[in-house]
Amino acid sequence: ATIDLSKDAAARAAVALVENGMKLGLGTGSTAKIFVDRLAERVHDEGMDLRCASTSKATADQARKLGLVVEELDDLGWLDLTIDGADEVDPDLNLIKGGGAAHLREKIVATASDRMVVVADQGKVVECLGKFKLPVEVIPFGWKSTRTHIERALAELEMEGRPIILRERDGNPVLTDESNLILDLALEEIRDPHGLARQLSSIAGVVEHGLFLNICSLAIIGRPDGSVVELL
Ligand code: DER
Repeated sequence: ATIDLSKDAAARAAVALVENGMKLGLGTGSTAKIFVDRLAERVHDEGMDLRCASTSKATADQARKLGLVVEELDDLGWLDLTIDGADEVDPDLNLIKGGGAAHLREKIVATASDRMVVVADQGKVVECLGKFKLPVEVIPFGWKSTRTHIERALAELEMEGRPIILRERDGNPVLTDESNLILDLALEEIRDPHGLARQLSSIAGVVEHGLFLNICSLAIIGRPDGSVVELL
């Protein structure tokens, strides 16, 4: 499909950013998966020496099966570069992430890196964040009261009444790698992402939200013809 051609173009361009000896953060999602596939090809072709930290169990499994060295983030310390996908990218390179329920570890790994680069297809580029539902990771204990606090926070930001949906799969709540729940906020437009991030982060049961602000320094946007556009 053309979208996979776009993701592959972005992934291959990101592989070119990786230098031998780097400590690398590996993202989660379908685009990050293609990146890990392409990275493993290069590592084997060139005999590169890389140490990787993963943003999810799924990516760790994929990378190890491909022969990449995956270690605990704490054993690697600070990383040189993290490559990850995004659900939305705005003109300031602010992101919505969490479509794959991995945004907590993704944000920890991304912010433990000197540089975070996004790989994405053109469909992820938006003028204003919010069309994609904003994922918020909450602990299961008292999650309904946490939801009430989120409703109140949205009302304060004049976004009252926007739907807050418990993410489920096959009728069961989706659990993150930390066995937490995901609430998806159907906000449509987020005019003040920094204000919303501050509000959400101040709520007791909220673990982390999917707004990545001032974290990404380059977005590689792939196109079906194999070319890329770099947003920075
Ligand atoms: O869940 C995530 O944060 C993923 O990186 C997501 O944002 C992008 O997933 P995709 O590459 O499958 O669209």
